Amino acid sequence: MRGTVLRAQSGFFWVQTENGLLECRLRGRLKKERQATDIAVIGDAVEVVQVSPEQGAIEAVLPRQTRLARRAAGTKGLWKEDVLVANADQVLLVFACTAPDFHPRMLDRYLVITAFNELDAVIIANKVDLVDPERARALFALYERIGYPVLYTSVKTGQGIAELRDRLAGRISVVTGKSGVGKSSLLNAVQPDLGLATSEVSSAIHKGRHTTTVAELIPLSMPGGGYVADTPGIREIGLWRIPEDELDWCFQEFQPVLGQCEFNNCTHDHEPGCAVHAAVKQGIIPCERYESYLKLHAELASG
Ligand SMILES: Nc1nc2c(ncn2[C@@H]2O[C@H](COP(=O)(O)OP(=O)(O)O)[C@@H](O)[C@H]2O)c(=O)[nH]1
Ligand SMILES: [Mg+2]
Ligand SMILES: [Zn+2]
Repeated sequence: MRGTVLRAQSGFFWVQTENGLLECRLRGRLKKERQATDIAVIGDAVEVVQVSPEQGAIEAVLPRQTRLARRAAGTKGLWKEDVLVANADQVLLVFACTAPDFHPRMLDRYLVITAFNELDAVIIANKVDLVDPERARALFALYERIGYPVLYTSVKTGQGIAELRDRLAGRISVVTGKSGVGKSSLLNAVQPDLGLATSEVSSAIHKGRHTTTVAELIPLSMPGGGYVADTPGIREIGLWRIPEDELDWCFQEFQPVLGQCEFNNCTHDHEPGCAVHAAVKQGIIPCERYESYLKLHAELASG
């Protein structure tokens, strides 16, 4: 039987199958191959054999279509890849137009991570009800210009919620963004029976608890289905390590001019004959994004 891993914890995997949710362990043969935590992660498509009404065994993990991974230094100077979600179709980057303030540098960071993982990014500009429509547009116009989809939403007025629902239908989506921007409220608006706790209710009770929360995929009951990943690990996104010479490619509007610099190891910082710098001067690449690139590059280069 085919299934999808919704949750993984301490060697147990909760797998959604046509016969319902099964609590599974890995077959011995699979376990020997690598560490259990690497073999199956949320989002993985697996082959399971049912052993009782509520239990099964994972026989095989199918090849991953995509992966959202964190790279960490491993042994002997090698990179170790820590996959957080398999088979995600897109990452929703949720920001508020205000309360909390919008920080474009943070958005640039997220966009680098999604590009590096070769995942589609969708920007959600939430709480549009709190600002002038023109102000909201002005905050995110740059990102629309460089080709990212931006969805303007409000949980208060319902603006953009139907569109968000369409975006989620039939896909595996990772939802991320800092606390308070409205992620839980948006998902509750899309599907009221989720009943996710929102800040007023949760912050006092669950303070500091998010670090121990188990990552999981939440099934959506809308036509077409779909899943959203609630992954606490995404919070540490800023710490992800990306090779410094691959950073330029992660700024998607730089891509058309890459390879045209005078030096093929150009860092696009101070070198003469830099095509990226020239594109910035001509207004083809926005200066804000170029500044973000320089900051992140310096950060990666220093350590
Ligand atoms: N005015 C307004 N407030 C919102 C909106 N979305 C969420 N909020 C409020 O913002 C706060 C944080 O929302 P929550 O969903 O818990 O954010 P999360 O931490 O990202 O999951 C709550 O007080 C929500 O009621 C919105 O579109 N407009
Ligand atoms: Mg929340
Ligand atoms: Zn250059």
